[in-house]
Amino acid sequence: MDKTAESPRASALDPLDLYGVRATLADEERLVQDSVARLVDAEVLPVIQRCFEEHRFPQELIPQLAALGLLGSSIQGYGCAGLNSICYGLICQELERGDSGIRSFVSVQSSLCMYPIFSFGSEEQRQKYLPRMARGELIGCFGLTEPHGGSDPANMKTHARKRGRDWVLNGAKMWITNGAIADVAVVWAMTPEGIRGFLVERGSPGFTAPEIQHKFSLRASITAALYFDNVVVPETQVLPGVIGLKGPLGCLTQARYGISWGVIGAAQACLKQLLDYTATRALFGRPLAQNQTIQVRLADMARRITTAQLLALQLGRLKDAGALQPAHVSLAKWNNCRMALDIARDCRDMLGGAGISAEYVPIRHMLNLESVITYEGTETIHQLSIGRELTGLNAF
Ligand code: TGC
Ligand code: FAD
Repeated sequence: MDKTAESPRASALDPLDLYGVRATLADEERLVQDSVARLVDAEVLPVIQRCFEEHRFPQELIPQLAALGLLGSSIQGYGCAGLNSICYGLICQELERGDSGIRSFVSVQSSLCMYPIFSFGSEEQRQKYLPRMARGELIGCFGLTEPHGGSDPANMKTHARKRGRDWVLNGAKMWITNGAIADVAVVWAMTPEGIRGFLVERGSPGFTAPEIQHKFSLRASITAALYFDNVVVPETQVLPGVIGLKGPLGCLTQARYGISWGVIGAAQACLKQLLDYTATRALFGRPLAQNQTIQVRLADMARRITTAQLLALQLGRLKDAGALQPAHVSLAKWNNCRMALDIARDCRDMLGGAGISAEYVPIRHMLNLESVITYEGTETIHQLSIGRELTGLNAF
């Protein structure tokens, strides 16, 4: 029998959800996923390629993200949606299907700014910031990384000293998402008591936040440096609820959780485009998809996306059960970012020359994922964290 160029048989399975994860979701979870998916299809996908090319964050989308309840979505009260962790994961997944920069914006606002204000802030601080942040009227950023080395935040040079009833802040932060547009920066600084969190408002004398230019990654996201030159911060702007590195690391656990889901969306977007492309591009008298090595590569992508989905789902169940440990999150962040980056790179290759064009999504996702695998703890940092958990020995 001639096996060349045969018509494809329809599959009963969803190629982007082979194990039917969606079918296991609660109605509310599916509803949240669908409404974010609609927003991404209608508002993000039509503009994102151009934003990436122009190195521009589509700030005009903020009101729509807020209107859907996507800012601080896990927080109860203060005008926030109070959704469960699976919903937060699905929000990140759908947003990152559009672009990692949009998911980054929501991660930083929700997990790195609203979460610490909610968890470690005074009631006055919560009332002052959270409702307006949920409505997208105030934008936040999170300053932990410093120019001399982000992987080891315990070696923090930015410091604050008490002067009367105020604090005086000096130092620098580097690679700060949303930094140049933020109304309030959650800044971690060394004090005589240990590392503390400071809420520094835009326009404070001595505080500047220049945008970092020339990025080849996350071009549809704003990244800035933060400089503090004798910035006076009133005691009322210090987070009273935490002292020590466990404050910022606790925030990172929330954001890394969201990233573990988010990158699945980026990988799905790449695989979806490749399934279409390889089905219609004919070489040597048959569709590209009818070659064994192409099918092996596509199957491997589906295998890796499926394992990442199941991992993220269990991570969410652990989180909602209050059983989440930092090592669980490190494993998922490492596995899922590596999965997504490898898939984006392989999809880029299978597109041939077209793969270098921004008119196809893999190269944009690939370039973005180079940041995603680096920020919130590099791959090595997460591997060493798991190694420490397994052996009880600290190799940092
Ligand atoms: P270590 O001794 O392990 O811990 C110090 C204290 O913190 C506690 N802790 C955690 N708490 C909550 N969640 C976690 N994940 C935690 N990990 C540790 C720990 O129990 C301890 O508490 P206590 O009470 O005993 O004091 O600290 P270490 O100095 O050995 O560092 C460990 C290491 C290397 C894992 C940590 O420094 C690290 O994670 N480094 C990577 C830094 C990082 O991820 N930076 C990210 C910056 S923010 C960012 O990238 C945002 S991008 C956002 C976007 O655009 O989406
Ligand atoms: P370094 O810490 O200097 O690491 C350099 C290399 O050394 C890495 O490969 C690392 O894995 C390796 N390494 C480090 N330690 C070890 C070791 N013990 N053994 C072996 N190898 C090791 N930070 C914020 O605080 N807020 C933000 O909003 C934010 N947004 C970001 C947005 C973007 C686009 C990017 C790129 C970064 C962002 N970051 C942010 C910073 C990010 O978290 C850091 O880049 C990251 O933590 C790594 O720090 P570093 O760049 O200083 O690299």
